[in-house]
Amino acid sequence: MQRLTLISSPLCPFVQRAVIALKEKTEPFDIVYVDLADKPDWFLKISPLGKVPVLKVERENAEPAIVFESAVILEYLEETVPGPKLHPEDALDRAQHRSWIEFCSQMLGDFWRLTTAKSEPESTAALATLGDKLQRLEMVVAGPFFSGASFSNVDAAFAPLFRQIDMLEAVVDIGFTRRLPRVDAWRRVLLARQSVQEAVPADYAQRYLSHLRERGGYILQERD
Ligand SMILES: N[C@@H](CCC(=O)N[C@@H](CS)C(=O)NCC(=O)O)C(=O)O
Repeated sequence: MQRLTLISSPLCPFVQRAVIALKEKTEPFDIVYVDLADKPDWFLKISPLGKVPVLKVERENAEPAIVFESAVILEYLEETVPGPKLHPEDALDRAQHRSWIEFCSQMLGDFWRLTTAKSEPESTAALATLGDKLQRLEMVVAGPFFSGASFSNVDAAFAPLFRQIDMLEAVVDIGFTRRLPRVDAWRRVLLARQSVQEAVPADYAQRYLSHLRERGGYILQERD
């Protein structure tokens, strides 16, 4: 038996990966939010990189243990939590899934650069980088989920990115996936998934949009 506590921030897409995996497996867990703008000492003590997510694992007769980095947390949950398998059986398939999870992490960075870019050229460059990666995804997505009929950790990793894209598209008509039928369909399937919808606080949309505006990126200034 283990007791799991996820140290979180309400808007963080990396935390959502773990929440989605836990919900897919219907595993109970606690969640504790920290203010990343004013990180408490207890958090800095347990988070070596000063980032969320951090998973605290409490087991009988053992000191609480800490696991950090979202992709590593997903691996740990897969190995220790019962419920549906979110990683393929085959080693090569598993390795490829890990590769695409890393690809998604890079895209989250690209998306951050897009929404914080302060000038038109920077913004255009970030948009092109994201567009290229989305096109590459179009070539590998099987549908309805990333690798076919069953939901996997790759889906858990990408769903928070698609949520952010949705939020931005609610105010800016970019049509990120307009000409990418496979990614477009995949994105919709993920955002309709219960585990994905329940992975954020009820006021997420409102908070995320105001956070986006606070970033002061060119892409939103143009539309104010
Ligand atoms: N590579 C990390 C990235 C996590 C990350 O960037 N978390 C952000 C919030 S979304 C954070 O904690 N930022 C605080 C900071 O960098 O000071 C992972 O996959 O877990």
